Amino acid sequence: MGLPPERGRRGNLSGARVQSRQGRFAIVEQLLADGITHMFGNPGTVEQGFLDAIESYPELRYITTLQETVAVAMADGYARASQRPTVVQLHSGVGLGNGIGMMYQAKRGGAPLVVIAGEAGVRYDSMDAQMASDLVAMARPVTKWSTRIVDPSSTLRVLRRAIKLAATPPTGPVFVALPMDVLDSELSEEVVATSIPDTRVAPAAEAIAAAAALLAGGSRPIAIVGDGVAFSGAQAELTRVVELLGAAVWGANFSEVNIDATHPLFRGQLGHMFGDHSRAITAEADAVLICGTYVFPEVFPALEGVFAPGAKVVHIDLDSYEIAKNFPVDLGLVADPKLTLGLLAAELERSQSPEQRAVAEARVGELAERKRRELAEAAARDLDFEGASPLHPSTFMSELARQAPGDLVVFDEALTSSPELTHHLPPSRPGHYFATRGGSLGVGFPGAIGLKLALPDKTVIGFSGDGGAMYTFQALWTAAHHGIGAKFVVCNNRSYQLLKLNVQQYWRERGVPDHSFPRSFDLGAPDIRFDELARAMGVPASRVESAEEVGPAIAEALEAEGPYLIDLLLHQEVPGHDEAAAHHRPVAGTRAHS
Ligand SMILES: Cc1ncc(C[n+]2csc(CCOP(=O)(O)OP(=O)(O)O)c2C)c(N)n1
Ligand SMILES: [Mg+2]
Repeated sequence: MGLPPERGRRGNLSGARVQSRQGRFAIVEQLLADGITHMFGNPGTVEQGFLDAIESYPELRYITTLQETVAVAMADGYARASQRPTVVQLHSGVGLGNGIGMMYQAKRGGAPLVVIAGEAGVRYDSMDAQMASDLVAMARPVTKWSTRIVDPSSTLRVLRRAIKLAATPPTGPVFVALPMDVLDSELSEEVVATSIPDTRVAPAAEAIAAAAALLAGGSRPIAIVGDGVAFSGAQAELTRVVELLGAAVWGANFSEVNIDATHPLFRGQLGHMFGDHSRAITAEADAVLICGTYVFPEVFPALEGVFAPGAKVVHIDLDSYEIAKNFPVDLGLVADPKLTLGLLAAELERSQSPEQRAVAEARVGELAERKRRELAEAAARDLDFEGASPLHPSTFMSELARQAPGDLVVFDEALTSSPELTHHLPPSRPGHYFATRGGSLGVGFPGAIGLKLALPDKTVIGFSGDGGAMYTFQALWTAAHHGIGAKFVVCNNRSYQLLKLNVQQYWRERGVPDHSFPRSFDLGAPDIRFDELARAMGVPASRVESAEEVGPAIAEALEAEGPYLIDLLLHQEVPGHDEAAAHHRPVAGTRAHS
Protein backbone atom coordinates (compact mmCIF):
# COMPACT_ATOMS: atom_id res chain seq x y z
CA MET A 1 0.00 0.00 0.00
CA GLY A 2 1.12 3.51 -0.70
CA LEU A 3 3.66 2.74 -3.36
CA PRO A 4 3.02 4.25 -6.79
CA PRO A 5 1.74 1.86 -9.49
CA GLU A 6 4.91 2.25 -11.55
CA ARG A 7 7.82 3.39 -9.44
CA GLY A 8 10.10 5.79 -11.17
CA ARG A 9 7.76 6.37 -14.10
CA ARG A 10 5.64 9.32 -15.07
CA GLY A 11 1.96 9.23 -14.36
CA ASN A 12 -0.59 8.13 -16.89
CA LEU A 13 -0.90 10.98 -19.40
CA SER A 14 -3.21 9.09 -21.74
CA GLY A 15 -6.44 10.08 -20.05
CA ALA A 16 -7.18 6.49 -19.06
CA ARG A 17 -8.38 5.76 -15.52
CA VAL A 18 -5.59 6.20 -13.05
CA GLN A 19 -4.89 3.67 -10.36
CA SER A 20 -4.89 5.30 -6.97
CA ARG A 21 -1.64 6.06 -5.14
CA GLN A 22 -0.68 8.30 -2.28
CA GLY A 23 -0.52 12.04 -2.83
CA ARG A 24 3.15 12.16 -1.91
CA PHE A 25 3.93 10.10 -5.03
CA ALA A 26 1.39 11.84 -7.24
CA ILE A 27 2.98 15.21 -6.49
CA VAL A 28 6.37 14.06 -7.75
CA GLU A 29 4.76 12.66 -10.89
CA GLN A 30 3.05 15.99 -11.49
CA LEU A 31 6.35 17.87 -11.20
CA LEU A 32 8.02 15.48 -13.62
CA ALA A 33 5.14 15.81 -16.07
CA ASP A 34 5.85 19.55 -16.04
CA GLY A 35 9.50 18.99 -16.85
CA ILE A 36 10.62 19.98 -13.35
CA THR A 37 13.88 18.15 -12.71
CA HIS A 38 15.28 19.90 -9.61
CA MET A 39 14.00 20.55 -6.12
CA PHE A 40 15.94 22.81 -3.76
CA GLY A 41 15.24 22.20 -0.13
CA ASN A 42 15.98 21.45 3.47
CA PRO A 43 14.18 18.49 5.03
CA GLY A 44 12.16 17.97 8.19
CA THR A 45 9.97 15.37 9.81
CA VAL A 46 6.68 16.63 8.41
CA GLU A 47 8.06 16.22 4.88
CA GLN A 48 9.59 12.80 5.50
CA GLY A 49 6.97 10.77 3.60
CA PHE A 50 7.19 13.09 0.64
CA LEU A 51 11.02 13.13 0.62
CA ASP A 52 11.00 9.36 0.94
CA ALA A 53 8.74 9.19 -2.14
CA ILE A 54 11.19 11.34 -4.13
CA GLU A 55 13.78 8.59 -3.81
CA SER A 56 11.63 6.52 -6.20
CA TYR A 57 12.11 9.07 -8.97
CA PRO A 58 15.75 9.49 -9.96
CA GLU A 59 14.71 11.98 -12.66
CA LEU A 60 14.01 14.50 -9.89
CA ARG A 61 17.24 15.80 -8.39
CA TYR A 62 16.96 16.96 -4.79
CA ILE A 63 19.54 19.63 -4.03
CA THR A 64 20.24 19.62 -0.31
CA THR A 65 20.84 23.03 1.21
CA LEU A 66 21.71 23.70 4.83
CA GLN A 67 19.59 26.79 5.36
CA GLU A 68 16.29 27.78 3.77
CA THR A 69 17.53 31.19 2.60
CA VAL A 70 20.08 29.27 0.56
CA ALA A 71 17.43 26.97 -0.93
CA VAL A 72 15.31 29.89 -2.09
CA ALA A 73 18.28 31.86 -3.46
CA MET A 74 19.61 28.85 -5.33
CA ALA A 75 16.18 28.20 -6.83
CA ASP A 76 15.99 31.87 -7.75
CA GLY A 77 19.24 31.63 -9.73
CA TYR A 78 18.10 28.42 -11.37
CA ALA A 79 14.73 29.90 -12.31
CA ARG A 80 16.34 33.04 -13.73
CA ALA A 81 18.67 31.10 -15.99
CA SER A 82 16.16 28.44 -17.03
CA GLN A 83 13.03 30.63 -17.10
CA ARG A 84 11.20 27.58 -15.77
CA PRO A 85 8.99 27.11 -12.71
CA THR A 86 11.33 25.93 -9.97
CA VAL A 87 10.42 24.03 -6.82
CA VAL A 88 11.66 24.86 -3.34
CA GLN A 89 10.85 22.63 -0.38
CA LEU A 90 10.94 24.22 3.06
CA HIS A 91 10.25 22.72 6.46
CA SER A 92 7.03 23.89 8.12
CA GLY A 93 6.77 27.34 9.72
CA VAL A 94 10.35 27.50 10.94
CA GLY A 95 11.82 26.77 7.52
CA LEU A 96 9.36 28.98 5.73
CA GLY A 97 10.25 31.76 8.15
CA ASN A 98 13.92 31.43 7.24
CA GLY A 99 13.04 31.54 3.55
CA ILE A 100 10.75 34.57 3.66
CA GLY A 101 13.39 37.29 3.13
CA MET A 102 14.70 35.59 0.03
CA MET A 103 11.15 34.92 -1.19
CA TYR A 104 10.61 38.67 -0.94
CA GLN A 105 13.49 39.30 -3.30
CA ALA A 106 12.22 36.52 -5.61
CA LYS A 107 8.85 38.28 -5.73
CA ARG A 108 10.43 41.65 -6.52
CA GLY A 109 12.43 40.00 -9.24
CA GLY A 110 9.55 37.89 -10.57
CA ALA A 111 11.18 34.47 -10.17
CA PRO A 112 8.65 31.68 -10.86
CA LEU A 113 9.21 29.74 -7.64
CA VAL A 114 6.81 27.06 -6.45
CA VAL A 115 7.51 26.95 -2.72
CA ILE A 116 6.11 24.01 -0.79
CA ALA A 117 6.30 23.26 2.91
CA GLY A 118 5.11 20.28 4.86
CA GLU A 119 3.00 20.45 7.96
CA ALA A 120 1.83 17.82 10.44
CA GLY A 121 -1.68 17.36 9.06
CA VAL A 122 -5.19 18.76 8.84
CA ARG A 123 -6.24 16.40 11.62
CA TYR A 124 -3.98 18.29 14.05
CA ASP A 125 -5.38 21.74 13.26
CA SER A 126 -7.12 22.14 16.63
CA MET A 127 -4.17 20.94 18.68
CA ASP A 128 -1.87 23.94 18.24
CA ALA A 129 1.07 21.64 18.77
CA GLN A 130 4.79 22.20 18.17
CA MET A 131 5.53 23.82 14.80
CA ALA A 132 1.88 24.53 14.08
CA SER A 133 1.48 27.91 12.43
CA ASP A 134 -0.51 29.63 9.74
CA LEU A 135 1.85 28.94 6.86
CA VAL A 136 -0.50 30.38 4.25
CA ALA A 137 -0.68 33.71 6.07
CA MET A 138 3.09 33.77 6.56
CA ALA A 139 3.76 33.30 2.86
CA ARG A 140 1.02 35.58 1.53
CA PRO A 141 2.89 38.93 1.46
CA VAL A 142 5.84 37.42 -0.42
CA THR A 143 3.94 35.39 -3.00
CA LYS A 144 1.46 35.82 -5.84
CA TRP A 145 -0.70 33.12 -4.34
CA SER A 146 -0.55 31.25 -1.07
CA THR A 147 -2.66 28.21 -0.33
CA ARG A 148 -2.96 24.88 1.44
CA ILE A 149 -4.15 21.55 0.13
CA VAL A 150 -6.94 20.33 2.42
CA ASP A 151 -8.51 17.50 0.47
CA PRO A 152 -6.62 14.74 -1.32
CA SER A 153 -8.89 14.79 -4.36
CA SER A 154 -7.63 18.25 -5.31
CA THR A 155 -3.95 17.70 -4.64
CA LEU A 156 -2.78 17.90 -8.25
CA ARG A 157 -5.44 20.45 -9.23
CA VAL A 158 -4.04 22.86 -6.63
CA LEU A 159 -0.42 22.07 -7.48
CA ARG A 160 -1.07 22.72 -11.19
CA ARG A 161 -2.75 26.02 -10.39
CA ALA A 162 0.28 27.02 -8.33
CA ILE A 163 2.67 26.12 -11.15
CA LYS A 164 0.51 27.96 -13.67
CA LEU A 165 0.38 31.12 -11.54
CA ALA A 166 4.13 31.10 -10.86
CA ALA A 167 4.96 30.75 -14.55
CA THR A 168 2.38 33.16 -15.99
CA PRO A 169 3.56 36.77 -16.33
CA PRO A 170 3.92 38.63 -14.11
CA THR A 171 5.83 35.58 -12.93
CA GLY A 172 6.60 35.17 -9.24
CA PRO A 173 6.68 32.88 -6.23
CA VAL A 174 3.66 30.93 -5.04
CA PHE A 175 3.26 28.86 -1.89
CA VAL A 176 1.50 25.56 -1.21
CA ALA A 177 1.28 24.00 2.25
CA LEU A 178 1.22 20.22 2.17
CA PRO A 179 -0.37 18.62 5.26
CA MET A 180 1.14 15.20 5.84
CA ASP A 181 -2.19 13.37 6.25
CA VAL A 182 -3.39 14.73 2.91
CA LEU A 183 -0.20 13.54 1.22
CA ASP A 184 -0.52 10.10 2.82
CA SER A 185 -4.08 9.71 1.44
CA GLU A 186 -4.78 7.73 -1.68
CA LEU A 187 -5.90 9.73 -4.68
CA SER A 188 -6.74 8.91 -8.26
CA GLU A 189 -6.20 12.32 -9.86
CA GLU A 190 -4.66 12.03 -13.28
CA VAL A 191 -1.27 13.59 -13.95
CA VAL A 192 -1.44 15.95 -16.91
CA ALA A 193 0.99 18.70 -17.83
CA THR A 194 0.05 22.10 -16.40
CA SER A 195 -1.56 24.51 -18.87
CA ILE A 196 0.43 27.74 -18.97
CA PRO A 197 -1.32 30.47 -20.95
CA ASP A 198 0.47 32.16 -23.82
CA THR A 199 1.13 35.84 -23.16
CA ARG A 200 2.86 36.77 -26.40
CA VAL A 201 0.24 39.42 -26.98
CA ALA A 202 0.57 42.54 -29.14
CA PRO A 203 -1.43 45.77 -28.95
CA ALA A 204 -3.81 46.80 -31.72
CA ALA A 205 -2.33 48.73 -34.66
CA GLU A 206 -3.96 52.02 -33.50
CA ALA A 207 -2.26 51.71 -30.12
CA ILE A 208 1.12 51.14 -31.76
CA ALA A 209 0.58 54.17 -34.01
CA ALA A 210 -0.35 56.28 -30.97
CA ALA A 211 2.77 55.14 -29.10
CA ALA A 212 4.99 55.96 -32.07
CA ALA A 213 3.46 59.43 -32.44
CA LEU A 214 3.87 60.23 -28.72
CA LEU A 215 7.50 59.14 -28.63
CA ALA A 216 8.67 60.44 -31.99
CA GLY A 217 7.33 63.90 -31.11
CA GLY A 218 9.90 64.36 -28.34
CA SER A 219 13.21 66.13 -28.71
CA ARG A 220 14.73 64.76 -25.46
CA PRO A 221 13.52 61.14 -25.36
CA ILE A 222 14.67 58.53 -22.84
CA ALA A 223 13.83 54.87 -22.30
CA ILE A 224 13.58 53.39 -18.81
CA VAL A 225 13.81 49.64 -19.09
CA GLY A 226 14.09 46.61 -16.82
CA ASP A 227 14.21 42.84 -16.67
CA GLY A 228 10.86 42.42 -18.45
CA VAL A 229 12.83 43.09 -21.64
CA ALA A 230 15.19 40.18 -21.00
CA PHE A 231 12.31 37.95 -19.90
CA SER A 232 10.61 38.57 -23.23
CA GLY A 233 13.86 38.26 -25.24
CA ALA A 234 13.21 41.77 -26.59
CA GLN A 235 16.79 43.11 -26.55
CA ALA A 236 17.08 43.46 -30.36
CA GLU A 237 13.66 45.12 -30.68
CA LEU A 238 14.42 47.54 -27.84
CA THR A 239 17.73 48.44 -29.45
CA ARG A 240 16.03 49.21 -32.76
CA VAL A 241 13.42 51.42 -31.10
CA VAL A 242 15.90 53.48 -29.07
CA GLU A 243 18.20 53.87 -32.08
CA LEU A 244 15.28 55.15 -34.15
CA LEU A 245 14.32 57.57 -31.38
CA GLY A 246 17.87 58.51 -30.42
CA ALA A 247 16.78 57.83 -26.83
CA ALA A 248 19.19 57.42 -23.93
CA VAL A 249 18.50 54.13 -22.14
CA TRP A 250 18.39 53.93 -18.34
CA GLY A 251 17.94 50.79 -16.26
CA ALA A 252 15.40 50.43 -13.45
CA ASN A 253 15.02 47.01 -11.83
CA PHE A 254 17.57 46.11 -14.45
CA SER A 255 19.61 43.13 -13.34
CA GLU A 256 20.03 41.13 -16.55
CA VAL A 257 21.11 41.95 -20.10
CA ASN A 258 18.19 44.01 -21.35
CA ILE A 259 20.42 45.86 -23.80
CA ASP A 260 24.12 45.42 -24.54
CA ALA A 261 25.87 47.48 -21.85
CA THR A 262 28.41 48.65 -24.42
CA HIS A 263 25.71 50.11 -26.66
CA PRO A 264 26.29 53.86 -27.07
CA LEU A 265 22.75 54.66 -25.95
CA PHE A 266 22.97 52.70 -22.70
CA ARG A 267 23.68 55.23 -19.96
CA GLY A 268 23.55 52.98 -16.89
CA GLN A 269 21.23 52.39 -13.98
CA LEU A 270 18.92 54.94 -12.44
CA GLY A 271 20.08 53.68 -9.06
CA HIS A 272 18.15 51.90 -6.38
CA MET A 273 18.55 54.12 -3.38
CA PHE A 274 17.79 57.81 -3.83
CA GLY A 275 14.96 59.08 -6.05
CA ASP A 276 16.54 62.52 -6.32
CA HIS A 277 19.33 60.99 -8.36
CA SER A 278 16.85 59.51 -10.87
CA ARG A 279 14.68 62.61 -10.99
CA ALA A 280 17.56 64.68 -12.34
CA ILE A 281 17.57 62.35 -15.35
CA THR A 282 13.89 61.59 -15.83
CA ALA A 283 12.67 65.18 -15.42
CA GLU A 284 14.92 66.29 -18.30
CA ALA A 285 13.04 64.18 -20.85
CA ASP A 286 10.02 65.22 -22.91
CA ALA A 287 9.23 61.69 -24.16
CA VAL A 288 9.60 58.62 -21.96
CA LEU A 289 9.33 54.99 -22.97
CA ILE A 290 9.04 52.66 -19.98
CA CYS A 291 9.29 48.96 -20.73
CA GLY A 292 9.56 45.82 -18.64
CA THR A 293 9.99 47.55 -15.32
CA TYR A 294 8.25 49.60 -12.66
CA VAL A 295 8.85 53.19 -11.74
CA PHE A 296 10.64 53.70 -9.54
CA PRO A 297 12.26 50.88 -7.64
CA GLU A 298 14.38 53.07 -5.37
CA VAL A 299 14.32 52.71 -1.61
CA PHE A 300 13.56 56.44 -1.26
CA PRO A 301 11.74 57.23 -4.53
CA ALA A 302 10.94 60.80 -5.49
CA LEU A 303 7.30 61.49 -4.73
CA GLU A 304 6.76 64.26 -7.26
CA GLY A 305 8.29 66.14 -10.17
CA VAL A 306 9.55 62.92 -11.67
CA PHE A 307 8.51 63.70 -15.23
CA ALA A 308 8.62 67.18 -16.77
CA PRO A 309 5.22 68.86 -17.19
CA GLY A 310 3.86 67.90 -20.62
CA ALA A 311 6.31 65.03 -21.09
CA LYS A 312 4.72 62.10 -22.92
CA VAL A 313 4.95 58.77 -21.15
CA VAL A 314 4.34 55.37 -22.78
CA HIS A 315 4.55 52.25 -20.60
CA ILE A 316 4.72 48.71 -22.03
CA ASP A 317 4.57 45.74 -19.67
CA LEU A 318 2.84 42.41 -19.17
CA ASP A 319 2.01 43.46 -15.61
CA SER A 320 -0.96 45.84 -15.60
CA TYR A 321 -0.43 46.51 -11.87
CA GLU A 322 2.85 48.26 -12.59
CA ILE A 323 1.56 50.52 -15.37
CA ALA A 324 0.68 53.96 -13.97
CA LYS A 325 1.14 52.54 -10.46
CA ASN A 326 2.54 55.78 -9.09
CA PHE A 327 2.39 58.34 -11.89
CA PRO A 328 -0.12 58.75 -14.73
CA VAL A 329 0.96 57.72 -18.22
CA ASP A 330 -0.26 58.93 -21.60
CA LEU A 331 -0.47 55.41 -22.97
CA GLY A 332 -0.22 52.10 -21.13
CA LEU A 333 0.01 48.89 -23.10
CA VAL A 334 -0.43 45.53 -21.36
CA ALA A 335 1.52 43.55 -23.92
CA ASP A 336 4.59 41.49 -24.61
CA PRO A 337 7.70 43.70 -24.91
CA LYS A 338 9.24 41.77 -27.82
CA LEU A 339 6.17 41.86 -30.04
CA THR A 340 5.27 45.41 -29.07
CA LEU A 341 8.73 46.90 -29.51
CA GLY A 342 9.07 45.10 -32.85
CA LEU A 343 5.84 46.65 -34.07
CA LEU A 344 6.79 50.02 -32.61
CA ALA A 345 10.12 49.98 -34.46
CA ALA A 346 8.38 49.16 -37.75
CA GLU A 347 5.85 51.93 -37.15
CA LEU A 348 8.58 54.47 -36.33
CA GLU A 349 10.45 53.51 -39.50
CA ARG A 350 7.26 54.07 -41.46
CA SER A 351 6.04 57.25 -39.78
CA GLN A 352 9.08 59.28 -38.68
CA SER A 353 9.72 62.36 -40.79
CA PRO A 354 13.19 62.72 -42.38
CA GLU A 355 13.89 65.61 -39.95
CA GLN A 356 12.93 63.52 -36.95
CA ARG A 357 15.21 60.73 -38.21
CA ALA A 358 18.12 63.10 -38.73
CA VAL A 359 17.76 64.66 -35.28
CA ALA A 360 17.58 61.19 -33.70
CA GLU A 361 20.73 60.09 -35.52
CA ALA A 362 22.56 63.21 -34.35
CA ARG A 363 21.56 62.39 -30.76
CA VAL A 364 22.92 58.84 -31.14
CA GLY A 365 26.21 60.35 -32.33
CA GLU A 366 26.40 62.75 -29.36
CA LEU A 367 25.63 60.06 -26.82
CA ALA A 368 28.17 57.71 -28.43
CA GLU A 369 30.82 60.39 -28.14
CA ARG A 370 29.92 61.03 -24.50
CA LYS A 371 30.16 57.33 -23.69
CA ARG A 372 33.56 57.05 -25.39
CA ARG A 373 34.82 59.94 -23.25
CA GLU A 374 33.46 58.45 -20.02
CA LEU A 375 34.95 55.03 -20.75
CA ALA A 376 38.34 56.58 -21.49
CA GLU A 377 38.20 58.48 -18.19
CA ALA A 378 37.32 55.29 -16.31
CA ALA A 379 40.20 53.44 -18.00
CA ALA A 380 42.60 56.25 -17.02
CA ARG A 381 41.39 56.07 -13.40
CA ASP A 382 42.01 52.31 -13.41
CA LEU A 383 45.62 52.87 -14.42
CA ASP A 384 46.14 54.83 -11.19
CA PHE A 385 45.18 51.74 -9.22
CA GLU A 386 47.45 49.29 -11.00
CA GLY A 387 49.65 47.55 -8.48
CA ALA A 388 48.00 49.43 -5.61
CA SER A 389 48.13 47.82 -2.20
CA PRO A 390 45.64 47.05 -0.74
CA LEU A 391 44.14 45.95 -4.03
CA HIS A 392 41.58 47.91 -5.98
CA PRO A 393 38.82 45.79 -7.58
CA SER A 394 39.81 46.93 -11.08
CA THR A 395 43.16 45.07 -10.77
CA PHE A 396 41.28 41.81 -10.34
CA MET A 397 38.48 42.51 -12.83
CA SER A 398 40.82 43.55 -15.63
CA GLU A 399 42.84 40.35 -15.21
CA LEU A 400 39.66 38.28 -15.12
CA ALA A 401 38.54 39.94 -18.36
CA ARG A 402 41.87 38.84 -19.90
CA GLN A 403 41.48 35.24 -18.75
CA ALA A 404 37.72 34.75 -18.89
CA PRO A 405 36.36 32.26 -21.40
CA GLY A 406 33.77 33.49 -23.90
CA ASP A 407 30.96 31.57 -22.25
CA LEU A 408 31.38 33.25 -18.85
CA VAL A 409 28.16 33.74 -16.89
CA VAL A 410 28.32 36.12 -13.94
CA PHE A 411 26.19 36.46 -10.84
CA ASP A 412 26.90 39.95 -9.58
CA GLU A 413 26.40 40.74 -5.94
CA ALA A 414 29.73 42.53 -5.83
CA LEU A 415 27.94 45.68 -4.62
CA THR A 416 30.55 48.42 -4.30
CA SER A 417 32.91 46.40 -6.52
CA SER A 418 30.22 45.94 -9.17
CA PRO A 419 31.10 49.09 -11.19
CA GLU A 420 34.60 47.68 -11.82
CA LEU A 421 33.20 44.24 -12.62
CA THR A 422 30.77 45.57 -15.21
CA HIS A 423 33.32 48.02 -16.56
CA HIS A 424 35.82 45.27 -17.37
CA LEU A 425 33.28 42.54 -18.18
CA PRO A 426 30.40 44.53 -19.64
CA PRO A 427 27.15 42.58 -19.60
CA SER A 428 26.54 42.22 -23.32
CA ARG A 429 25.22 38.76 -24.08
CA PRO A 430 21.67 37.92 -23.00
CA GLY A 431 21.62 35.15 -20.42
CA HIS A 432 25.23 35.73 -19.35
CA TYR A 433 24.80 38.28 -16.57
CA PHE A 434 22.53 38.26 -13.52
CA ALA A 435 22.67 40.76 -10.68
CA THR A 436 21.11 40.80 -7.26
CA ARG A 437 17.67 42.41 -7.17
CA GLY A 438 14.97 43.05 -4.66
CA GLY A 439 17.31 44.26 -1.92
CA SER A 440 18.09 41.07 -0.03
CA LEU A 441 21.76 40.32 0.45
CA GLY A 442 23.08 36.79 0.23
CA VAL A 443 21.78 35.76 -3.17
CA GLY A 444 25.17 35.98 -4.94
CA PHE A 445 26.75 32.61 -4.09
CA PRO A 446 23.65 30.40 -3.96
CA GLY A 447 22.39 32.25 -7.04
CA ALA A 448 25.57 31.31 -8.91
CA ILE A 449 25.09 27.67 -7.91
CA GLY A 450 21.53 27.81 -9.28
CA LEU A 451 22.85 29.30 -12.52
CA LYS A 452 25.47 26.57 -12.84
CA LEU A 453 22.84 23.86 -12.37
CA ALA A 454 20.73 25.40 -15.11
CA LEU A 455 23.74 26.05 -17.38
CA PRO A 456 26.09 23.14 -16.63
CA ASP A 457 28.25 23.68 -19.72
CA LYS A 458 29.07 27.33 -18.96
CA THR A 459 31.69 28.85 -16.70
CA VAL A 460 29.80 30.51 -13.85
CA ILE A 461 31.33 32.95 -11.37
CA GLY A 462 29.41 34.40 -8.45
CA PHE A 463 30.64 37.66 -6.89
CA SER A 464 29.66 38.73 -3.40
CA GLY A 465 30.77 41.28 -0.86
CA ASP A 466 32.18 39.95 2.41
CA GLY A 467 29.00 41.09 4.13
CA GLY A 468 26.72 39.49 1.54
CA ALA A 469 28.70 36.24 1.55
CA MET A 470 28.17 35.65 5.27
CA TYR A 471 24.37 35.49 4.95
CA THR A 472 24.46 32.31 2.87
CA PHE A 473 28.04 31.03 2.90
CA GLN A 474 26.94 27.48 3.69
CA ALA A 475 25.78 27.33 0.05
CA LEU A 476 29.38 26.29 -0.69
CA TRP A 477 28.83 23.01 1.10
CA THR A 478 25.98 22.28 -1.32
CA ALA A 479 28.29 23.04 -4.27
CA ALA A 480 30.90 20.63 -2.91
CA HIS A 481 28.34 18.00 -1.87
CA HIS A 482 26.62 17.87 -5.25
CA GLY A 483 29.75 18.58 -7.33
CA ILE A 484 28.42 21.85 -8.77
CA GLY A 485 31.38 23.64 -10.32
CA ALA A 486 30.46 27.28 -9.81
CA LYS A 487 33.31 29.64 -8.88
CA PHE A 488 33.08 32.27 -6.15
CA VAL A 489 34.82 35.58 -5.52
CA VAL A 490 34.45 37.40 -2.19
CA CYS A 491 35.13 41.11 -2.67
CA ASN A 492 36.45 41.38 0.84
CA ASN A 493 36.77 44.96 2.02
CA ARG A 494 36.11 43.99 5.64
CA SER A 495 33.14 46.30 5.80
CA TYR A 496 29.61 47.09 4.81
CA GLN A 497 31.02 49.60 2.35
CA LEU A 498 27.71 50.40 0.66
CA LEU A 499 26.23 51.43 3.99
CA LYS A 500 29.14 53.83 4.41
CA LEU A 501 28.44 55.41 1.04
CA ASN A 502 24.76 55.67 1.87
CA VAL A 503 25.29 57.28 5.25
CA GLN A 504 27.61 59.78 3.56
CA GLN A 505 24.71 60.75 1.31
CA TYR A 506 22.46 61.01 4.37
CA TRP A 507 24.97 63.35 6.04
CA ARG A 508 25.24 65.47 2.90
CA GLU A 509 21.49 65.82 2.51
CA ARG A 510 21.19 66.97 6.12
CA GLY A 511 24.28 69.15 6.20
CA VAL A 512 26.04 66.91 8.74
CA PRO A 513 29.84 67.15 8.45
CA ASP A 514 31.99 64.10 7.68
CA HIS A 515 32.73 62.03 10.76
CA SER A 516 33.63 58.45 11.61
CA PHE A 517 31.23 55.81 10.35
CA PRO A 518 28.98 53.82 12.69
CA ARG A 519 31.06 50.96 14.06
CA SER A 520 28.32 48.56 13.01
CA PHE A 521 29.51 49.01 9.41
CA ASP A 522 32.92 47.44 10.13
CA LEU A 523 33.58 43.72 9.72
CA GLY A 524 37.35 43.76 10.19
CA ALA A 525 37.89 42.37 13.67
CA PRO A 526 38.27 39.48 13.58
CA ASP A 527 39.33 39.08 9.97
CA ILE A 528 36.95 36.59 8.32
CA ARG A 529 39.00 33.93 6.51
CA PHE A 530 36.72 33.07 3.61
CA ASP A 531 39.39 30.81 2.12
CA GLU A 532 39.48 28.74 5.31
CA LEU A 533 35.72 28.68 5.59
CA ALA A 534 35.48 27.43 2.01
CA ARG A 535 38.05 24.68 2.55
CA ALA A 536 36.21 23.60 5.68
CA MET A 537 33.19 22.92 3.49
CA GLY A 538 35.12 21.06 0.81
CA VAL A 539 35.71 23.91 -1.63
CA PRO A 540 39.32 24.66 -2.60
CA ALA A 541 40.23 28.32 -2.19
CA SER A 542 42.94 30.93 -2.25
CA ARG A 543 43.38 34.29 -0.60
CA VAL A 544 44.55 37.11 -2.85
CA GLU A 545 46.23 40.11 -1.25
CA SER A 546 48.66 41.42 -3.84
CA ALA A 547 48.62 42.14 -7.57
CA GLU A 548 51.04 39.25 -8.28
CA GLU A 549 48.62 36.76 -6.74
CA VAL A 550 45.68 37.80 -8.92
CA GLY A 551 46.59 36.08 -12.20
CA PRO A 552 47.55 32.66 -10.76
CA ALA A 553 44.46 32.56 -8.53
CA ILE A 554 42.13 33.27 -11.44
CA ALA A 555 43.88 30.63 -13.55
CA GLU A 556 43.53 28.08 -10.77
CA ALA A 557 39.84 28.90 -10.28
CA LEU A 558 39.12 28.57 -13.98
CA GLU A 559 41.04 25.31 -14.28
CA ALA A 560 39.38 23.70 -11.26
CA GLU A 561 36.91 20.99 -12.21
CA GLY A 562 34.61 21.69 -9.30
CA PRO A 563 33.78 24.76 -7.20
CA TYR A 564 36.56 27.17 -6.21
CA LEU A 565 36.65 30.32 -4.09
CA ILE A 566 38.86 33.40 -4.21
CA ASP A 567 38.99 35.53 -1.07
CA LEU A 568 39.94 38.88 -2.62
CA LEU A 569 41.24 41.40 -0.10
CA LEU A 570 40.39 44.92 -1.18
CA HIS A 571 41.02 48.45 -0.01
CA GLN A 572 38.50 50.07 2.35
CA GLU A 573 38.76 53.68 1.30
CA VAL A 574 35.56 55.68 0.95
CA PRO A 575 35.92 58.62 -1.45
CA GLY A 576 35.33 61.95 0.27
CA HIS A 577 35.92 60.50 3.73
CA ASP A 578 39.02 61.02 5.82
CA GLU A 579 38.99 58.47 8.62
CA ALA A 580 42.07 59.90 10.30
CA ALA A 581 40.56 63.37 10.54
CA ALA A 582 37.04 62.14 11.19
CA HIS A 583 36.93 61.44 14.91
CA HIS A 584 34.39 64.10 15.66
CA ARG A 585 30.87 62.81 16.14
CA PRO A 586 28.00 65.31 16.07
CA VAL A 587 26.06 65.66 19.29
CA ALA A 588 22.72 63.92 19.07
CA GLY A 589 19.96 66.14 17.81
CA THR A 590 22.14 69.08 16.70
CA ARG A 591 22.00 70.11 13.08
CA ALA A 592 25.33 71.15 11.68
CA HIS A 593 25.71 74.23 9.51
CA SER A 594 26.38 73.41 5.88
C1 LIG B 1 19.30 40.53 4.20
C2 LIG B 1 19.87 41.89 4.25
N1 LIG B 1 20.34 42.39 5.42
C3 LIG B 1 20.87 43.63 5.48
C4 LIG B 1 20.91 44.43 4.37
C5 LIG B 1 21.46 45.86 4.45
N2 LIG B 1 22.66 46.05 3.65
C6 LIG B 1 22.63 46.65 2.45
S1 LIG B 1 24.12 46.84 1.76
C7 LIG B 1 24.89 46.13 3.09
C8 LIG B 1 26.37 45.98 3.13
C9 LIG B 1 26.89 44.97 2.17
O1 LIG B 1 28.24 44.71 2.43
P1 LIG B 1 29.10 43.81 1.49
O2 LIG B 1 28.31 42.66 1.01
O3 LIG B 1 30.36 43.52 2.19
O4 LIG B 1 29.36 44.73 0.21
P2 LIG B 1 30.12 46.14 0.16
O5 LIG B 1 29.07 47.17 0.44
O6 LIG B 1 31.18 46.13 1.19
O7 LIG B 1 30.62 46.23 -1.23
C10 LIG B 1 23.94 45.75 4.05
C11 LIG B 1 24.28 45.08 5.34
C12 LIG B 1 20.37 43.88 3.17
N3 LIG B 1 20.32 44.56 2.04
N4 LIG B 1 19.88 42.62 3.13
MG1 LIG C 1 32.14 44.54 2.13
